[in-house]
Amino acid sequence: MRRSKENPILTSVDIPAVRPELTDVSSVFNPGAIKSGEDTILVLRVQNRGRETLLLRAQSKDGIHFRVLPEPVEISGLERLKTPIYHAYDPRITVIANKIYVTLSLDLDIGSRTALFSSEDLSELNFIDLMWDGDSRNAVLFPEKINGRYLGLVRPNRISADPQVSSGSEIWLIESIDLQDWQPVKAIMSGRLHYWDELIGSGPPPIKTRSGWLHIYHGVATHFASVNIYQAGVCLLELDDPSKMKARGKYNIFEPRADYELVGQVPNVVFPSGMIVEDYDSEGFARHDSRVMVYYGAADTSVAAAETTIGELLNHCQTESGN
Ligand code: BMA
Repeated sequence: MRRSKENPILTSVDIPAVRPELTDVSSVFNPGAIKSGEDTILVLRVQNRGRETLLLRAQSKDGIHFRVLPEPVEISGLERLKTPIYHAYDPRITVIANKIYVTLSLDLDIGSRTALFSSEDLSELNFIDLMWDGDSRNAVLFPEKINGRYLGLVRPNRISADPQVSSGSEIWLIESIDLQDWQPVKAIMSGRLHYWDELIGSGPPPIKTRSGWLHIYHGVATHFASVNIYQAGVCLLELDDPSKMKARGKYNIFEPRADYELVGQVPNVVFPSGMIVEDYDSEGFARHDSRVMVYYGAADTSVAAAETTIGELLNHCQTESGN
């Protein structure tokens, strides 16, 4: 993964200070990404000086220079949960049959939940339902139905490293026939204790390739005294049955090294959450030599981009097989 020379591509100064809650914000990070015609659209997680969370859209012709739209994304339907929602964050965007879907993590009094939304043009997100019965984050959708079912990945939070925030070391495949009622299928991968990916969670939604579903995930090394290190890695799931892991890279493909990844609100974090694949073939498979742009949160402070290709990511998956 090659960092953009323009990194970080979005920082707090790029957020238009058009209203009190957007004035001199603290941070902008962990964006969802989608291609809309010629434009790349990001949905940004913005934290203001009250540590409130807002989602804002940003638009670009070249995928690097973005203009942030001043109107926050509206979220509707969450009143159905009948509980205060403190934060809605870390958007991941998927298009299925020309409809836009967005997953968000929600912070409630009882912990975190993963929620699915539909959207016309990303100006408003309409709540569909929760995706997991229990504490969870990092949900993503597959971009098509497989064997008649919608599929997703979710990371249940069953590890409490900190009394305030729980985390997890398994990614689960989930399925639904209507996008509303989600059922767990099975755990498809676990963290590797003592190594780079002890705790894990999905990054951007999986990409369809001729070799399988290519998936970037984040891994957290927790065995350092003062800090957790958030990195990124890749794995490959079977096309017809994504509950089967075909290959998983032994080494991370990306780790905090640049100043803006090492220093910030939460140091030592790269958190990939958006991914734009340039070329697909006529049957919808990402081409081997296609350029890929990965958008990630750096140190929970800014948005950065890194470039790679489908072929390079697939090669990385082969450094060790199994899960
Ligand atoms: C994770 C999530 C992300 C965040 C990361 C690093 O657990 O909460 O939103 O970017 O931690 O702080």
